[in-house]
Amino acid sequence: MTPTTRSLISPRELAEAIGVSESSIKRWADDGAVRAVRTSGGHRRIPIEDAVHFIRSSGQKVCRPEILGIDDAMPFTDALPAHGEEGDLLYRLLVEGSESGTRGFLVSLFLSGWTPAQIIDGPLSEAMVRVGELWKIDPSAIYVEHRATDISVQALSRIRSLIRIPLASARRAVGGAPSGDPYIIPSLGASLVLGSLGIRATNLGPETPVETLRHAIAELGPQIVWISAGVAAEPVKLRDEIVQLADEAAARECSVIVGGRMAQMLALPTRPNLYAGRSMAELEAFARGLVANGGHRVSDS
Ligand code: B12
Repeated sequence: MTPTTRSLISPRELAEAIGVSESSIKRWADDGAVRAVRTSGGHRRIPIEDAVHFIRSSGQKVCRPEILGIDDAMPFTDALPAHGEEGDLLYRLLVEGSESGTRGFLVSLFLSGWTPAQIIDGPLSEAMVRVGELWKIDPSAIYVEHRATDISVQALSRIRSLIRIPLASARRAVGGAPSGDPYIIPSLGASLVLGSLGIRATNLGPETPVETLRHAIAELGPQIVWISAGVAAEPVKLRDEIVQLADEAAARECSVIVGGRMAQMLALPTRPNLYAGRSMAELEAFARGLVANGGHRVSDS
């Protein structure tokens, strides 16, 4: 089995990946700092997601990412850009069309402790804003926008594959972008942010009518619904639909958070379970608050 296809590693492999002794890893596993399972022969094995969780939470540096099956991150082991220059590097990787470079770079940021919200609000947004200016200079460069979106989706999905799978009993969230909104990254990003908090997040993606969210609420019973509104052809209609959705969701102890470039334009009215956020950091804070308060959002007052 090659390192890229397996999901369990031995204490020795984790030790080599982060440059510590095997006995340290075994001790941390026995202390519970690293979650490990036992084989039928009694040997400790560490799921990759748990190895990644340990690396991020303990601030360990990965010196051999290929052992974790994250070969794309190898060029960035000792070569992360200076703080503040991440967006610039990402922009160059996206414009070049570098899939492995983008994946490796964003996964390296994640391994080094960046949260998905920090990655999306920071370098990814910064780079995409610049990508969005290219068509004004050269309309034929519109393909670069499409390609940059696909490459970003691949990188965010890779990060998601390194996050612990939430328990079946975990809180649930569901969301998407409304009808007429083609934007893939924001809603995918929201699901990644929520997934990184241990929430079972179901991303319905772009072009999701509010009516479809209503069905999903009934079927899945989420505590959180997110709506990423990047485009709103009929803002008043969308606002009314969202308010109605929030009112129905309230009866199910479910809160609705709306974000995206158009969110502020919707001028949402005040409801106890309806919230407008500007960033993934705000989504993260909102979800943390909700989880900490047993599913009910603490009022802003
Ligand atoms: C990629 C892209 C496209 C792709 C989309 C591919 C796809 N399927 O996803 C394509 C090529 C299809 C496209 C089409 C168009 N696009 Co376009 N596009 C972009 C681009 C470059 C990136 C968008 C993106 O994914 N951003 C990444 C995400 C993470 O960022 P975000 O949406 O800003 O989200 C942040 C916050 O809003 C918030 N957030 C988002 N969702 C949520 C949800 C919750 C719950 C919370 C709390 C927060 C939150 O957090 C995020 C991170 O901070 C932007 C540039 C830009 N400045 O945004 C232009 C941009 C949005 N597009 C623009 C335009 C004009 C168009 C087109 C009209 C023409 C064109 N340029 O091709 C069409 C119209 C499409 C339509 N049907 O309406 C303009 C919009 C200008 C305006 N004033 O509205 C922009 C700003 C580019 C520009 N500078 O001109 N586009």
